[in-house]
Amino acid sequence: MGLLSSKQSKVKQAQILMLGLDSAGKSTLLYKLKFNDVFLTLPTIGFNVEMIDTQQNIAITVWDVGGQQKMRTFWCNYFENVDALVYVVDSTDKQRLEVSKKEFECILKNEFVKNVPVVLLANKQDIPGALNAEEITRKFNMQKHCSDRNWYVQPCCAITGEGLAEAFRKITTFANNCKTSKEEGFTIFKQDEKL
Ligand code: G3D
Repeated sequence: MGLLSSKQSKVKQAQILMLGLDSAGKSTLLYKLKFNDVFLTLPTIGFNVEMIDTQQNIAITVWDVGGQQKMRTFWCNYFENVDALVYVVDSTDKQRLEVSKKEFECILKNEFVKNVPVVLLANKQDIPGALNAEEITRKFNMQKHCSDRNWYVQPCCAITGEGLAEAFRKITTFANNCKTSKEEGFTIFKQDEKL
């Protein structure tokens, strides 16, 4: 028992915030990842939250917050203590790509999200005509807007699960690094305090 609890206490917890416009595929993706199954999804009013097992020494909690226009004003309530941001884009929704990009840029400007790593998911790659990851990277001007943080763009399909394992490996690694540097920063602060 003692051995088990001391081992358990070494597992870090990371908070992952998943945002994107309504219908981008966030809930489908979350449940595919959690249960390896596709569920009928309803528009998310509020949020869904799930703990996801990883093969690394870190447990992740994924917050999937509703993306309808009226919900977007509440996104900022979820920014504090986030270790990584996942932003989901419907790669076929060319009409709302600009809106999605504007919302994304707005998130990145928030002080709480400063330096927080980002994985952008170019979802719905199974649909013909979907913009590919390179096109999404260019359209979202990732080089410019994410120059202060780790970032990665992953093409995926939430229905088949293609690309999700790679994406969440990346997210977990980023979140782990982010947590470690926060902890190291905290240690330095504590040492200074003692001096
Ligand atoms: P949201 O949580 O971001 O609002 P949902 O989005 O997960 O509710 O998904 C919105 C719709 O997109 C759902 O279809 C869902 O099945 C579909 N979808 C999500 N991801 C993919 C994908 O990768 N490929 C395809 N083809 N469809 C996807 P409905 O018809 O239920 O609205």
